[in-house]
Amino acid sequence: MTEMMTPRKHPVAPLPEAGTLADEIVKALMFRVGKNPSVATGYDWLNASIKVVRDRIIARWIESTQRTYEAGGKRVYYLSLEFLIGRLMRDAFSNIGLMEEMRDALASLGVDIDVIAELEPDAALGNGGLGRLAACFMESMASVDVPAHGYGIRYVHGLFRQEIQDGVQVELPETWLEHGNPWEFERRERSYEIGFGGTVEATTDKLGRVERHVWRPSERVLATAYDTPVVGWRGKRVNTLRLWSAMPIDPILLDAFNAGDHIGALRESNKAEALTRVLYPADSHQAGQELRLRQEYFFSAASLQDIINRHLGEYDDLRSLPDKAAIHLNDTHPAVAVAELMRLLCDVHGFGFDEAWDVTRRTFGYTNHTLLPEALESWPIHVFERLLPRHMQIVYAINAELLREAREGGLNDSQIRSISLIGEDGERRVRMGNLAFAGSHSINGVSALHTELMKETVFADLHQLYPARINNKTNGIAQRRWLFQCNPGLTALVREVIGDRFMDDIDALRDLERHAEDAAFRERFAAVKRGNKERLARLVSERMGLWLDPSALFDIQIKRIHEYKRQLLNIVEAVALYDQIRSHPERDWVPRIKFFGGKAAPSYFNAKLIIKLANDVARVINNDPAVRGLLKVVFIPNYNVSLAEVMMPAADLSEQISTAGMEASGTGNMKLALNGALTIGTLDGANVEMKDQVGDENIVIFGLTAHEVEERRAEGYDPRAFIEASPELSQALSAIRGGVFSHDQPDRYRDLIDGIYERDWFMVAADFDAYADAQRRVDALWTDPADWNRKAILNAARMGWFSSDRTIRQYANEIWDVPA
Ligand code: 26W
Repeated sequence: MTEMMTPRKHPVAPLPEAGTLADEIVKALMFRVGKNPSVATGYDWLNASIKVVRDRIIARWIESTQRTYEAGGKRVYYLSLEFLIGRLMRDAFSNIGLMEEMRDALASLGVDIDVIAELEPDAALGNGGLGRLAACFMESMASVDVPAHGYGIRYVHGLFRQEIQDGVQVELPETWLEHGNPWEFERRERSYEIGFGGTVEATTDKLGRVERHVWRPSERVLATAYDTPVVGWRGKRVNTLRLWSAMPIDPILLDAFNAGDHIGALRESNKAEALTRVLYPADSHQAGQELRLRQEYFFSAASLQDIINRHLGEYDDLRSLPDKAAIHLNDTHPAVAVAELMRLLCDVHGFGFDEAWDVTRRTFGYTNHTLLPEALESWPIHVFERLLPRHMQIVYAINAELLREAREGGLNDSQIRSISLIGEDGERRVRMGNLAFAGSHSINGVSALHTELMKETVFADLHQLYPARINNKTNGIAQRRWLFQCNPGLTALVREVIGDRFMDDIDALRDLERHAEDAAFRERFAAVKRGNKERLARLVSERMGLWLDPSALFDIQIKRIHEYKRQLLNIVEAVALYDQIRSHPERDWVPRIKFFGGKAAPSYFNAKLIIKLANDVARVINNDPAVRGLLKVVFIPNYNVSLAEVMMPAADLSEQISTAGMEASGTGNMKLALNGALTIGTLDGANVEMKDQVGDENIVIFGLTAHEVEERRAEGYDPRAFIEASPELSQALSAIRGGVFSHDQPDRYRDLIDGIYERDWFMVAADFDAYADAQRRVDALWTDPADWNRKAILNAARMGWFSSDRTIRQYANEIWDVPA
């Protein structure tokens, strides 16, 4: 091995002696937090500890920035409206290599690091998979040494806090900044003006030809940067997450103030601050409000000004932008950046259209995260034009060029209608997916299946026109957070038996495979799992007052609540099983606990009803003595990153049961398997590739394939036929429909269940029997613990490929053209 390839075995931060670190914490507490140790609260200790470690991170941050600058290297800019980070302390402390030293130093001061760690709020600046992926990517880019900046919005309120009151989801505001944010740096000097509305003027030359367009916005706000350092594994590199906050240009309108209108004087201020106040809580369906489009433009425009500013600080002109900057669009949310870069190049920097279009296309890449039609963003022309009049002109100009290429490329009229940036069916709308596609040299899906379906469906015609652009980058997860930190027991066990190499090269996790045959190892693996299940049982007992038996099979479905994810299939199966247990008490039932966690979009009626149903079913089953504790249902409120960190390691069974073709990838599926859960799932998203990795015998697959779902729908699917053919399903559906679980309101679930009889878009009925059979196969496996544990170990051992380090290396080599 060459010197450069040798993994660094020691933390790179200079290690102060234990005594000095404790001194430093006390000093930080006194001089930076302003507290005497004798009166310091947990938050004060947390704050002081973060400040001490942050100092060391800053040293490496400056060094990383300098290194990229001196090398003249290309930088990656990851534009995302969501970064679902969760807590940062453990991640940063352990990546910089100071976790154990800080633990000891704090202990010497009488402070338990695990107690203060629990006080750190989750940064929940995202809804679900897409936002969490952005957070894993930020960590991996720093870990594999890719110079990168994440750009997003510093929402004052992240994703809402979920309470379950009487079985119903109640949304409460999330207040992560309540105690301040010790990680961030406010950069007042990094402020840019962002305009909205107004008019466009065209200046002409002597011959009356248009020279330049000048946009005169009627409203302007200031975007101010807040930077958070992102530390890679072993402190290799520290990158920047730059989040924008909106501020008024005139905090107080003096005329109004002097005229005595003190409230009116704050109008601008209130309006600006509203822009970045709250994250839209809808994933997978478009929020049509104008404020959302404002958020999208606000952060895209601020980020582009910043990127251009940095480029022109180092290079003479913007023609070299594509060689020095790869700008990535995380879904279509920042797609307006395509038009904004065109505007900046043409109107501000004097480029002609063709040259600007060439630079733009070579700079952008775009990832699509969903095929659901209701999630594809588009904006009514009149809204887009009123808010962004110059961008509207540019979209038309791009469209003219696109349609010209399409005609030359031989596309027919219907294909041309489908690729147009302007949708003409009904109200005319700007299609953000087509804009992102047209403006990018690379368009990727997030699993092999999803990418193929992209080519066949939403982007079929654009794919025919530009066959080289669509490529696949299967999602991944950051093993530092999703194994090392969340599962210290398993990590320690693995280190003991295969050594530390897997901590720097995750492919080495495969070395664990051979221990799957070792009965003594299996026992130890099972003991770790047992400990993690006890930890989850404790959490449930503290939060919900419910006692759970850790020796039962922990069956876990955790993700956003959505009909396509089919929590309903899982609940209906629970009801069918409940009925079976009551009817056949003599059989040897496997004790099982079905856990659910997840939030519903506040406006998504059926998703909220499904939460209520899970809670209703839980109440009845958990309190029925005839069940003798053989089956329990638990809906844990407020699923978030921190709760995920407790649930992932505690799962025996991972539910990945979406209607095939609808889940783009899934990433929770990877986290659960990495922590030694077996998957029960459909051939959807990344489940397909997980099956290839772990082997058919180590995963439980059931149900229709994506193409079968398509065929069924095309030939006219009749759910009633399936319901009538399945006594278990009919029984369960009638019980729910008839009010067995809702005596207080017997018709509560009538419409929901009628939806299955009449339409069943998500094919619950078609897949039910296959699913119930698969669950009985799971029961059979469970009765042979040696075999179960063998399979669980093989799942963990074979998940290395799903590291986001691998994903990021593929993006770096195949899309961004940066070394990794
Ligand atoms: C415009 C409203 C909106 C908001 C968010 C539409 C769509 C979204 C996201 C694309 C939803 C999302 O999070 N998609 C998930 O992305 C993950 C990361 O790629 C995948 O693993 C999940 O399968 C996909 O549902």
